[in-house]
Amino acid sequence: MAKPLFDKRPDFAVRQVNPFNGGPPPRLLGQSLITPTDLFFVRSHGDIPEVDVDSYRLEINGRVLKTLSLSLEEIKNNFERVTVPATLQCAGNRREELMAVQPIPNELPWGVDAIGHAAWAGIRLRDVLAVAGVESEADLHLHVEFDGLDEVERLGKQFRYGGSIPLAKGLGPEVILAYEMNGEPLAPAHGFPLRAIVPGYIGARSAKWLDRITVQDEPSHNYFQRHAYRLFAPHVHAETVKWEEGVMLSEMNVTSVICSHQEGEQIHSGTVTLQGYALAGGEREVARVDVSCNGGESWVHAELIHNAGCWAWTLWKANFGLKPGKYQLVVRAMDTSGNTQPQDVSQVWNFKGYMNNAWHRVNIEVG
Ligand SMILES: Nc1nc2c(c(=O)[nH]1)N[C@H]1C(S)=C(S)[C@@H](COP(=O)(O)O)O[C@H]1N2
Ligand SMILES: [Mo]
Repeated sequence: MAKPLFDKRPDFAVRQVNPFNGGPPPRLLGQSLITPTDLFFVRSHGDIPEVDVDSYRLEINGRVLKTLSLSLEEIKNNFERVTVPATLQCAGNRREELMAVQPIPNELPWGVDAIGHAAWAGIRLRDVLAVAGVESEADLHLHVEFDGLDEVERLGKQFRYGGSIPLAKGLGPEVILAYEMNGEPLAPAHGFPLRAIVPGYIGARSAKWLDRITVQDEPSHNYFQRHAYRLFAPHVHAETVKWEEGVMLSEMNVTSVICSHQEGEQIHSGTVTLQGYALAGGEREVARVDVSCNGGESWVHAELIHNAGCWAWTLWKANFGLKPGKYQLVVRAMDTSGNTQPQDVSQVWNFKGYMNNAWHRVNIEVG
């Protein structure tokens, strides 16, 4: 039986059939600022829920003056429509390289493909919160919890996907409830009919199939906030973990990746163009991308192709004249706060396999 592809291209790499997870061939990533929807990665922890648009309601409750229950029509007609181009990256992007250091059981072995940039259209979260009576002067220590409609099974229990962001982040103009992606209604795999988009944060906080928004005193108690998506030091393992000691992930860290060449590839000598993406995270921007063709002995500046602001990835390219031989291509970036990437994956290994931003290395042979 053919694998379901959920409107993705035939060369989309399916990493898990059920629930459906996958990403594009790296070579096709970052060829354009916007990632076409049929190449945009999918990360889902449970089955895609079927939503009846006519009976759909988004609930807004918790520490608000007025609880709201909004139909999709009301969401579209009663609030200002905004478009926010933003890059979404899974915290598990590049886990495959961490797995080569030490095994990471029960997690998906993402390559460099769990990332994409789309134009998201919808309404500002802060406009909805204002109607519910949460103003920008509100207690900024509060949190905004997002609950999805999808059922997930973990540790023998069934529950819904969820997570939260600080209210201070949620009141930013960039945080939206999106009903469109790249000019089309959200596809079922990407959260139809409504999802959160939290630019600058790990993808996990951009909850799909939104059911409920709760303003509350603490971060969400959902498994995906309290257990998964926490960052631990390399010496912590599953057997010894104290979950509350992990850092709850929010902003992404500076990273860069080579997309044009794959490990072990053989190419012809002459002018070789390296291409890829870089991302800063938070409200930072990519300041510089350096590329090496000799394992990091010497470096050149890459040309930055787009400057689309802090919520977007930066695409880069660099040319090398290469004679026959073996080469290790390396890329590293610096963000506008001066943050850099660690040299070696072993420095960032963690037992859940998140936030790998080590220098990206690709070994090739030129013939
Ligand atoms: N309801 C719900 N929202 C979710 C998820 C999920 O499993 N369920 N996965 C999250 C994770 S981990 C990521 S990286 C992004 C992926 O978004 P995409 O599938 O549209 O690329 O959605 C986030 N939102
Ligand atoms: Mo993710």
